[in-house]
Amino acid sequence: MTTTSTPAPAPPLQPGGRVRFYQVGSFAVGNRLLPEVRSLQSSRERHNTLTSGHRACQGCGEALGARYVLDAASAAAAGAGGSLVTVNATGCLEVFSSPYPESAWRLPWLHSLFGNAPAVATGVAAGLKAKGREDIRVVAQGGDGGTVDIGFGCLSGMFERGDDILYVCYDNQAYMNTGVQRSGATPPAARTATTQAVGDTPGNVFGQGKDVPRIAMAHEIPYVATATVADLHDLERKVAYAMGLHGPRYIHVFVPCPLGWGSKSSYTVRIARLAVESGLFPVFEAEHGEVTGVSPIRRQVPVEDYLVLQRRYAHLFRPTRDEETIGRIQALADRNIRRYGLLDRTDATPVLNDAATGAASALGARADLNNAPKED
Ligand SMILES: Cc1ncc(C[n+]2csc(CCOP(=O)(O)OP(=O)(O)O)c2C)c(N)n1
Ligand code: SF4
Ligand SMILES: [Mg+2]
Repeated sequence: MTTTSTPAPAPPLQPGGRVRFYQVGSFAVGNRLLPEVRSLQSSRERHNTLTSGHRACQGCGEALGARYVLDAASAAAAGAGGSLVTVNATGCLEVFSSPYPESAWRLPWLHSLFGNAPAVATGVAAGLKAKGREDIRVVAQGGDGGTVDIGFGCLSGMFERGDDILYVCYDNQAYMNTGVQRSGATPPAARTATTQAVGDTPGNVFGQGKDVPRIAMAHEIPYVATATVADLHDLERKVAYAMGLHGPRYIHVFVPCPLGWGSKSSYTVRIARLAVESGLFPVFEAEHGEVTGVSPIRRQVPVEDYLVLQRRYAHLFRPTRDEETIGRIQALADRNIRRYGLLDRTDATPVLNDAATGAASALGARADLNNAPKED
């Protein structure tokens, strides 16, 4: 039998009363109207440092991250009465934004070599200092290849000298610009053009690679942070905070790459969120070598919810499930959770899945198993 019910009438607004928002403190849609939780991007005053018309792939996490980083950095510099100059290492971000004679950049922007962005930024900062232009701030940026591999010596030197530069690494976990080759930031088991899914241990090997945020912390520089494009408010806040400091500062941003990861372009933010909620990408801040804050996991998900959405991990699920490798990746996530205390909150929801029973996960991402991109 069908029953109908008349909806209760909405309570009248109290004269002079405040409009009520639910879940204040979250980013629920209605709350985005509140000035204090609006992102810079929703402001008409945003700087549009990376404007439309560039040639990034649809859903490119790097384009999204760079836009937020440089708009926030520009706003912070302008707010202090100054301006910003950017040095950009060779890589996708440089290539898709500046095909000669076009440019999508609306701020002073220098293209360096693949491996020397931190050194070029050092020169720019030194030149500005010599001219007494300390109102002009310097941001250097590059991909994970340019940062953790070929530019790594320059970066460490920049940290050690105490240069007044904010360096931002956009980590898409491989050399995307040249056709998805492995980098020192490529995670274990991931398939790339140079770590094919063949043999007894398909994909990238375990036990190699570099954790550059932790290496940056070991330099005891004023500020180190990680962030993702799943929480753009957090990214903006960290950039603004870093711009309020002087000396070498480092932000490592997790930016999914639909082309290189074999993921749906509409899943970029979702995949970044799953990387955080599984523990695979810990989000934290550190000052002078000490962790000062972490973004706790609200609802822990099993790593396979993250892996299954990306073709670079398809060999872990087809033709048979590779329990051992999935378990080793889960162990890496669990280690991060322990190391940074990511579940040390009473309201956090523990992982619900059990690989053996296939029970539903906390975020329900398991429903996407059937929607996972198919292997080429
Ligand atoms: C010395 C040198 N070696 C190789 C290259 C070719 N190259 C240009 S960009 C790039 C990879 C960039 O990877 P990454 O820094 O991770 O940036 P992404 O394209 O992934 O954003 C390579 C190998 C180069 N320009 N210079
Ligand atoms: S290959 Fe990846 S990083 Fe490069 S533009 Fe496309 S999505 Fe962005
Ligand atoms: Mg890269």
